[in-house]
Amino acid sequence: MKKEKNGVPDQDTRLKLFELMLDCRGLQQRAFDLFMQNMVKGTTHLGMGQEAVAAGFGAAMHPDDYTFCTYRGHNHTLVRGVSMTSILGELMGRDCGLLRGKGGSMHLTSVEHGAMGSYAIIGAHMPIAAGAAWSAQYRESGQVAVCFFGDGTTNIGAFHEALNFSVIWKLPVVYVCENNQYMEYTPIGEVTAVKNPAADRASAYGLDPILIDGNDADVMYSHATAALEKARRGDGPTLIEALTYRHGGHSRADPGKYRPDEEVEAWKKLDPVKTYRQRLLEAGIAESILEELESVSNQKVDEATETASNSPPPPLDIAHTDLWADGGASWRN
Ligand SMILES: Cc1ncc(C[n+]2csc(CCOP(=O)(O)OP(=O)(O)O)c2C)c(N)n1
Ligand SMILES: [Mg+2]
Repeated sequence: MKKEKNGVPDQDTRLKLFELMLDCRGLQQRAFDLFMQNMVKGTTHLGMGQEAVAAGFGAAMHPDDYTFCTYRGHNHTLVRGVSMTSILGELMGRDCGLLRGKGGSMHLTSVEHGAMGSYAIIGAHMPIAAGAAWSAQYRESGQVAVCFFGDGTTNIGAFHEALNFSVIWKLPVVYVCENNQYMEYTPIGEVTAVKNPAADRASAYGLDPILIDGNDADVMYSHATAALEKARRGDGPTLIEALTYRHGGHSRADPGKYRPDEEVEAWKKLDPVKTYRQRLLEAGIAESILEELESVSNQKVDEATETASNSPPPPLDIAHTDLWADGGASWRN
């Protein structure tokens, strides 16, 4: 079913995009607050400012499609339908956590939701996403693998290997580079041979250069839909470079002070959630509808925090369970 007209998503889809971004923002903000209260075990890498990328794909993907993401994976996991309680519980090392508190922020995974893992090794998940797409192609299942990664990842060998392999085999995979301008504390432009780290390299693999506004949920949705349809038609992979910005630092409590203040301010004016809210108002959607969505989202975050905080730590006897893979038998053909 076509959910957009002249490139503009229909109203239900737009409200869905807004709702997904609100949930992502609320969850990230709460994760940050809990981290500052020393309630989060281990580290966190937040995607505040990058919500439109995940929301655009989340609204366009089929429930059985696959997501592969990085340690900055809260948004991507949430938009696949994983509950806020299980994500916050995981961050806090609680029994109700997605992995019963044994994975933490960097490893959110829910095979049942098609969220096939958050990977801490830069680029490592790209060939794995190609493998999942190859499996879908072999099984003729119609599933597509979507793989999110950062700008810095384009300088890793696995990026190039995965792209070449995916094109050769015309795999149903979509590679999404979230260019947030920095790899850890280094501006991407200082360490990269081309201006646009993913788009400028697309032609090396026979792909179209796609450079888009990653802070615009409509644009993200429209490109997500096109890339997913292309993959499902059997026309092979797409590489998208989405320009965006992380509002905070790289991880933990990094204040990101190595970035010029003017740069941070300029990007905050392009906040994907605030600008989208304004666009919906201008499109004639009532303020009261948006306020209601905001209130429901805030309530979800509060309830998830409450439930997760009251969940006990995992019992000791699970310390030695789930350590060895079953060879993937539960989700392999
Ligand atoms: C193979 C490998 N090398 C180095 C690191 C250390 N490291 C962690 S995050 C990061 C930066 C990645 O930047 P980018 O791909 O732009 O993703 P972002 O953090 O901006 O989302 C690096 C170098 C790592 N995790 N894996
Ligand atoms: Mg980056």
